Amino acid sequence: MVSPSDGLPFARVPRCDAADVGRAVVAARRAFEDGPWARTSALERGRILSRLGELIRNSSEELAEIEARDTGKPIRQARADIAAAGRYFEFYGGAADKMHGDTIPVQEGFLALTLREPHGVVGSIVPWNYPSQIMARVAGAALAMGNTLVMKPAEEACLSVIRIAELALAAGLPAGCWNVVTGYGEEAGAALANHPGIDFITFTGSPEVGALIQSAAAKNHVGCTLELGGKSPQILFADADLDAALPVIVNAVIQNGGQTCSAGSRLLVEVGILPKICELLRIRFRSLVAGAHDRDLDLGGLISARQAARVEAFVEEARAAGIPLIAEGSIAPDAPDGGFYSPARVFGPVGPGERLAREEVFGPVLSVIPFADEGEAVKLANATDYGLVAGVWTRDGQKAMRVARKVRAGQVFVNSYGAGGGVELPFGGFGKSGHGREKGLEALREFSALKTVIFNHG
Ligand code: TXE
Repeated sequence: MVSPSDGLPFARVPRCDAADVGRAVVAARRAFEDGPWARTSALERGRILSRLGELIRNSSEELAEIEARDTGKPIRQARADIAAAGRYFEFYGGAADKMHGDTIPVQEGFLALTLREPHGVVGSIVPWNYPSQIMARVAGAALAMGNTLVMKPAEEACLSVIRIAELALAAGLPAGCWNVVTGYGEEAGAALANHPGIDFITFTGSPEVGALIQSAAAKNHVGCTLELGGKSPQILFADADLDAALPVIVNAVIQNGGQTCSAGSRLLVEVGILPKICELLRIRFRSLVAGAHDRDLDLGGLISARQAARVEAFVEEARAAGIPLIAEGSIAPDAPDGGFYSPARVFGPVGPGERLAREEVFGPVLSVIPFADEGEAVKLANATDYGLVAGVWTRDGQKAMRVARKVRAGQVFVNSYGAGGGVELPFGGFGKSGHGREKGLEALREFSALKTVIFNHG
């Protein structure tokens, strides 16, 4: 593993291949069919998950340090991620015994009811941007419903996943229920996605790989959920509380260096306040500093040299196209050589047809796009192939609700922006952002199958 803060290797993990994945699937199958997990009461499953949440909380500083070093994110962001990971296990621990079916009125003499049953072996492919959070939201929900798991974390950042899966054993999760296979996407990831022994697959990552995962799921006739990123708009009306809005809007695009699926990377601004907003953004972006994870600055290093190069290519293309650069942040003078740093930047006005306005940069780059009225704001907000999250900023409640209803996004925040929202909130997208919902109670529905039982008692 290479630290994004200095580009130096600091840990080694196994490069698992298809045979290792096969062994993990067999272990998960055995744990599902023969082990106690699927037959453990929901109450007891919940207790074990809640205990894991507590163990994560008790080890939070150690885990945050692992996460910060592995991903390059500033340590306070890693602490927040670990706190959220613990909270996922608590949430799903508490919810495990509250998912129940229905009784359905049918003809006299019959009783019909529904049962929520586990899929069986769930495959999970996790990206590098929020390893601990994404791992926890999948494992918490899938295990709560009685599934067993084979999880492939990203080759760029997987250490917190390994450590937390170890803690799961200490919390009382039976061996074989949660298997972690480290390695490369084309090797271990593809072997997992295509394995005929899995019953469901969940993936968070790029749209390109998401399409491969969906094809593999179709070939094996199993369900899948895909969370594939976004180009999320923040719609700022002239009547908004700008003092409250600006810090949130800036944070939503620089958090985790912009490597966030729900980053608010497009700022749609009502044209009357455009000069004022550009000036405020200029001041704020100039003050943003990137540096090593343990310096705890505004931004850390990006995950890899490849990702930093990808972001710089977007920036160069925007400059070459003549899109005005409103402001640029800086890299701390003491940032180690060899780290993968990319300063925060804000461009604008950006034409709605530009790549910068349509494609996911996955870096700390904000595009400012002016709009004339509510109708145009909605049109511009929906002018991407993605549809993950949106923010609406206005003091007019009716306008906020109208816009929230018309924007094509899986989550819409009004006068706030939670970049993915809380643990309790269903999360997922439309279009190129993927399908299916994770987080909240909705995830328990995704990670279970509904069985209908019809009983003739007449
Ligand atoms: O993603 P990949 P990358 C977006 C973001 C980013 C771009 C590329 O725009 O710039 O994707 O990032 C595994 N079969 N997001 O290349 O390749 C891989 O090992 C099975 C959005 O890192 O999709 C890792 O575990 N698995 C995003 C995971 O897929 C494969 C998070 C993600 O890697 C595979 C990350 C294959 N053939 C990137 N190839 C979000 N939605 O939050 C790779 N993988």
